[in-house]
Amino acid sequence: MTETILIIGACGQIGTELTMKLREIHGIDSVIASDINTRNLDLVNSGPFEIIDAKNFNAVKDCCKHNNVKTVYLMAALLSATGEKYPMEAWDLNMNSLFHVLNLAKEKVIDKIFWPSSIAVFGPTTPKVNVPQHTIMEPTTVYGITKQVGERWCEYYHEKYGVDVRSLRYPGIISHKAMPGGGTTDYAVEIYHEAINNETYTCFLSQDTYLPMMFMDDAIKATISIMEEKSNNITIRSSYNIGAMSFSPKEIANTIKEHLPNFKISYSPDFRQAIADSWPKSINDEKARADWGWQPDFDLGKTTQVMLTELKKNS
Ligand code: AKB
Repeated sequence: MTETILIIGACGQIGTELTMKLREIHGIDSVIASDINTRNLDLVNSGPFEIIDAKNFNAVKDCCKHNNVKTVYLMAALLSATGEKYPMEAWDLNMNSLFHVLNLAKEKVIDKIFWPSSIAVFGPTTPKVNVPQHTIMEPTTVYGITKQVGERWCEYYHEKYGVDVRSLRYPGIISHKAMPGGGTTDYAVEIYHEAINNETYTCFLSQDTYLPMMFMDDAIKATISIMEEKSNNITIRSSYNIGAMSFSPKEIANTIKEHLPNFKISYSPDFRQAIADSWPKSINDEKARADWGWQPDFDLGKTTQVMLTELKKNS
């Protein structure tokens, strides 16, 4: 039986586009998409799809065994804002799903894992600007705690059991296909939708809140690149810093105004402001650049242009 790839959490913001890209590269039938429900029908109907709860070890194991899955992309997670509302659920999903795939690799059912970490591993005591790969990490969100602990477990499984697990610390991801859900960086997607639909947006972060961000095409490129790299070149088995751009709500609004002069933004910070304030403003990704040639293609101007063009087509 030919080897296949499984994406867990395929209906989410990144999972949707990652699945399509992997199908383009490896062929539709070689890539099995899975999620807890069928909320994204375009994705569900685009190739093999299975309903899988990432917390259910036997369901994940059965799928891997029946389909000769050798590589798993574990994209299911509760993000920062949702994690603060449902701390135990976030811990349960984010940690147990990771243990399931790490243990399947330890048992040699699968060969290779991609698991996303996040800039949420950093906290208020981390340097704010140009955060190095190795630094103080005292996250203050449940989501950040799960990602930090997950990183330690990934490195542990690699060192002790030889598990080939690879990971990136994603910044906020901006995209025009599936919506993000439950994150603090989600404003940077919502703002484009509201700009196209209503020419106005009320931001839940204050105007000068700088955060690291990345356009989806760059996130997919980074994910595929790290997974395709020779194992020996992956010297970080916790998770790599990757950066592309950093901006504030005021700056993104100004780039939108260049295309839509009537666009208006107002600010009404909520509980997500404290989360954003605990994270760094920019990331040093020189290790990813040196080890596997990471380089982003999209800055804020290019991102705004593509976002507005694509969203306009569907409005
Ligand atoms: C979030 O805002 O929670 C996520 C992230 C930065 O990992 N987008």
